[in-house]
Amino acid sequence: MPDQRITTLYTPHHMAHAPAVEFLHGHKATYFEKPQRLDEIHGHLQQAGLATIQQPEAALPVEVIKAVHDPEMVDFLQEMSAQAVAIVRTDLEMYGMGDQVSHDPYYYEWMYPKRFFKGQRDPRDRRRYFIFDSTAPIGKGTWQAVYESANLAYVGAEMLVSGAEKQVYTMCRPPGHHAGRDYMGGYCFLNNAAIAAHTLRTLGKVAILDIDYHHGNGTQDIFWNDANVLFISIHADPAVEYPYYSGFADETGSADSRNATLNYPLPHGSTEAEYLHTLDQAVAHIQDFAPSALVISLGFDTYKEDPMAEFELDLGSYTKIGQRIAALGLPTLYVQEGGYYIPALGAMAVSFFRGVLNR
Ligand code: SP5
Ligand code: ZN
Repeated sequence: MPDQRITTLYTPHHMAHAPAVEFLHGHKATYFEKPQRLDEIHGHLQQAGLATIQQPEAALPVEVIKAVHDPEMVDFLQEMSAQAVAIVRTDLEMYGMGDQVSHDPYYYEWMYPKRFFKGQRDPRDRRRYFIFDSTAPIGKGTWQAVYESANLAYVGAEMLVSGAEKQVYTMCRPPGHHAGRDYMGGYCFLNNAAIAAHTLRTLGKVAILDIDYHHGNGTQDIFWNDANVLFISIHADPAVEYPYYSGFADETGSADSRNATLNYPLPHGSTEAEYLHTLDQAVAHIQDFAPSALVISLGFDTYKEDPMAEFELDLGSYTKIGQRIAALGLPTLYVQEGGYYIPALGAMAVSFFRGVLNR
């Protein structure tokens, strides 16, 4: 008897993080990682009767976040969020634009990354050290949204640990897989999937399958040396796609954890047939690894209409992907990552969970 509905965790606090713009090729563009993404998914799952949606209380201890991330980065993020309005106001006053900030609570402190120029860490450099690109601006609601997003992943993982649930979907926003132990970027601040995997380790070995269009560089880094956590990712070839520096096929883990990292870069234009062929290989590796639990970094930016991506999956593809993952029969946490074609995000989620639930 297949499960009728997927237990789904959601928080309205994600709306507290809503930057207006990002920069694309020297122009300002709308910030793609929008609150409306989750409204769309939430509405469609509910309408389809596929999900039991819960809003969990805050339960994630900051110590758990600091076991996965550099404690200094976590403090920095929290402090910057608390100070963002004051910092921006001071800066805008300097430009003679001090009156603007009081009219718009959604001002963000933009970082100037120097991640790849770092030598010794200088405490005065915090604002650049912890950031690797310009798409993770910190505003006054950012800490709350990010904490509550990570909380969903943590609470979902605990539901699997206790045995209360076999599969849980966490509607995380902001996403997390580009965030590493001590860096943020790519719309990501805290690594929700990594926090979940860390929590699931009490069950035994854990596999993370990342099916976002972009390589999960942050998750890979966090578990690079860990032979008990398999990180396996299918994504656009970093030779031609963000994040550009990570996700090549020869990245397979450290000497002590060889093949506990596996990367499947695919070319632009990859179709469903090519994608599913690769997914079957990934699934076989997960089976061989024999984990006690599975985390899916679930991106919907592999869709053919996604505005920043160039794969060719269609709506039906997601049912097939969901079926293959669920066939592993593992306790599984589905963690939302990217996906930016808002008009069809709900339909993608419905298609995916129809596959997962076999409905
Ligand atoms: C969580 C997530 O999906 N983050 C993605 C962040 C991507 N930011 C993007 C980049 C600009 C890429 N432009 C490349 C176009 C090649 N078709
Ligand atoms: Zn992505």
